[in-house]
Amino acid sequence: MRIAVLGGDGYCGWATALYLSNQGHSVAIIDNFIRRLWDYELGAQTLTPIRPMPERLRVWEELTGRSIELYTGDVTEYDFLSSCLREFSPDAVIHFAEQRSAPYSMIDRKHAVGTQVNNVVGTLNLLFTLREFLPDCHLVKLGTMGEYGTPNIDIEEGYITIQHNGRTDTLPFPKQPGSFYHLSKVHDSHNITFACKIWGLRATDLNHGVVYGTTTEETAMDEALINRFDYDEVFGTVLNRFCAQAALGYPLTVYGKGGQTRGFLDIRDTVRCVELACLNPAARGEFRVFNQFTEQFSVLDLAHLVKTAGEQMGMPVAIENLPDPRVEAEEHYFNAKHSKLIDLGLAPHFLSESLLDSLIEIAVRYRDRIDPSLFLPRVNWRKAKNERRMDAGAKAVHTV
Ligand code: NAD
Ligand code: USQ
Repeated sequence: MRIAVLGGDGYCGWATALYLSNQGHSVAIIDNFIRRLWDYELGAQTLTPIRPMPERLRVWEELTGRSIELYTGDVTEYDFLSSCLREFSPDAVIHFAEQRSAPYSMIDRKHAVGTQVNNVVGTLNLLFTLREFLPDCHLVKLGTMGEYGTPNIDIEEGYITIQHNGRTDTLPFPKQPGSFYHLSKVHDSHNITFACKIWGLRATDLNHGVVYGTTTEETAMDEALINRFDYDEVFGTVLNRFCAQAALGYPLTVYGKGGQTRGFLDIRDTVRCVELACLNPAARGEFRVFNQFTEQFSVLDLAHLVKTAGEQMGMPVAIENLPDPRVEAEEHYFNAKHSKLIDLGLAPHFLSESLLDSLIEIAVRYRDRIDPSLFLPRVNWRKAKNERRMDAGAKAVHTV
């Protein structure tokens, strides 16, 4: 297939672009590298030393003989986006190119507005491009399990059948997102639903859980292909953060009671799920929703798993319960359905001791690059304006 990967320089997008290229698909990456700028703004850097995109692509081509096309630009600019998609003419577009951190979106007004403009406008531009030039192209959009929040009932895959006053209908599952970032994904979902209905576009919303891991078969081929591994309080996801903290002998930062339960998946399953969605497209006019995670854990479960793994590797690991900087349920019911990707053939990688060992080993290998001042949470949901690290003279880089 011809597949465009929007956000292909990012954590999920880079691993996905290489995987799809290795499977023999023709791949194009579209990215404006804004994420590298946001790291600079925050005074943070990935634990792993990621290389500039031209070097990444050159090494990939030298190793495999496969080339990946690169379009550098901003998906919120319609003329740029539509012209490169017209030129590449994909069968499927995978849309990862959004601001994806909940804490980043909660820093202050500017970051909340910037997140929603970036995400909602990019997706709208993509919908209009598909309508205008590529009406048969399948949109595979990265949503998030966090769109649902934590209701006290089972979470369905996108839709729920409700009986009310003697009548029955199947309706979108209620959304209770927990940050301005998660809200941007809900707005996207509504816009895509509407576009599929009125224009007959085909789309799949992948409600992705929290991703962990960094290595895939492809990124392991050469040091120059290494994927990012964020551990800072803004972009680091919880399990990756705990592994970096364990590697440095720093207490694991469990927010609140740690009963927050989420769906998780290995990055090797992210790339496979996305390919399965592409290979099995939605019908014209259909807006499909898949819940994309393989296991659920509470934050405290994860902390104990990392503690055990670290101690077996000879590293003492403490767990610290910090006041929760977020407004979220610290103990709650959570049971989300996630069978549609399994039905399409996903064979999940479950979180195992060996994987945890290898994640901690990666953190130990790059330990010298860890800045422990990035571990403690600074962004607090209750404040309208949060203080930020402003290292390296970075000024306001995200203009709204
Ligand atoms: P990331 O920040 O590592 O990558 C996002 C990429 O998109 C970056 O390379 C960035 O430069 C690019 N980008 C952002 N805005 C852009 C724009 N306007 N124009 C062009 N490029 C732009 O994020 P990630 O972890 O790879 O996440 C990718 C997607 O998957 C996001 O939509 C995110 O919401 C979703 N997701 C991620 C996770 C996770 O745990 N990482 C979980 C659920 C869903
Ligand atoms: N948490 C801690 N300690 C930490 C970091 C996080 O206890 O040091 C807790 C958070 O309070 C939260 C949970 O761990 O309850 C998950 O936090 P996270 O930062 O790992 O993940 P989240 O903010 O939910 O966002 C990540 C991605 C986002 C994606 C989402 C999937 O950054 O792009 O949409 O996971 S989901 O959580 O299913 O919505």
